[in-house]
Amino acid sequence: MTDGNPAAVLRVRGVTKSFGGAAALKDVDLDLYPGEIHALMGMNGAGKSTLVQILSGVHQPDGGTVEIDGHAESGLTVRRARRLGVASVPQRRELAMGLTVAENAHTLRQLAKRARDLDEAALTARRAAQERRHAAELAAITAAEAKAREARGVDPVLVAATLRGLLDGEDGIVVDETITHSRLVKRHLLTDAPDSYFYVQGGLGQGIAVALGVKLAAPRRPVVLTVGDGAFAYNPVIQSYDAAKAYGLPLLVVVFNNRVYKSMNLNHRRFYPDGAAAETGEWLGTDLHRLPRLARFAEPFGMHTETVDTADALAPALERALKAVAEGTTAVVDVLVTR
Ligand SMILES: Cc1ncc(C[n+]2csc(CCOP(=O)(O)OP(=O)(O)O)c2C)c(N)n1
Ligand SMILES: [Mg+2]
Repeated sequence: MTDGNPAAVLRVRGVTKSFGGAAALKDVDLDLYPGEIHALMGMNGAGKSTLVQILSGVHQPDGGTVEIDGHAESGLTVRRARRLGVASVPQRRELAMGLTVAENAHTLRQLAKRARDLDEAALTARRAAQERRHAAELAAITAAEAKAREARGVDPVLVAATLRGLLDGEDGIVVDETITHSRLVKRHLLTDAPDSYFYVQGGLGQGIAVALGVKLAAPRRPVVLTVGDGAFAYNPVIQSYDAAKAYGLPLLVVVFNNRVYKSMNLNHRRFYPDGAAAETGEWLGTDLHRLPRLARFAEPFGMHTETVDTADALAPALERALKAVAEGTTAVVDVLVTR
């Protein structure tokens, strides 16, 4: 602020970026000041998206500097950019792909009309109600975590909450293949950055492969697979570990190990409350407590392994495991959860 003007909220100097030898941006300068609205225009291939992706932390520039609010930002991540107030809404041309040009124009006119006709009072009330619900949900999450910390052994809520803490600011991606824990994993991870959480849909046993694919697509981001003990056993573990090594795709695998196909067991109880299993206590086909320690299967691959059965051991084990992953070694943390 040497010339009496307000400070630039965004200052770009000499930014360059190439993809596979093709220059997308060469020596770009840009200053944005508070309250301004700009259109960034250019032909196809001019580098508009690349610049926006650099500003929102998706790509790193090859050279040059980006300053946000007067601070130089090197190694900007999507999460950090969002925290600093830079976010992008990508174009989704495919949304209206099935419509003709006239239908698209009609839809746009309808939307513009609805935007003009918005009832401000109703909008404010709806937003306030939503904020109250959000605050209540956050309070419930905090309470559940306090309770999990008090509980004996390792409550699964603690695993998700600890992961959230360790991944904070790391731009991590969680691939989730838990079943009875899936709701709490999603709830306590509290991810809101784009592409930071994927639930593995469909048949059990694809989680490690999906996580490897995610790591292949985002090699600089830590990728964590959360998986039940049963789902772990459905995965082609040996082949996947070999692929992780062969293709340099280190993962953190966190097993929510309750020693049971809990979901099967619950269904069994629900459908046959007075059946032979309930009578004898023999829950055939759902018991997994005889399995060897799951982390051991990673040992022949020279991977980092941890087995955790106390709350105190959890955070240090996950921290060591994430460090191993950052150094290029897949880590498997088998957490013996209480439920
Ligand atoms: C290919 C395939 N076979 C069987 C199932 C049925 N199934 C759904 S959940 C589940 C058990 C999962 O056990 P675990 O991963 O330990 O999770 P928990 O139920 O203990 O939370 C099974 C076998 C499935 N979804 N896909
Ligand atoms: Mg289980």
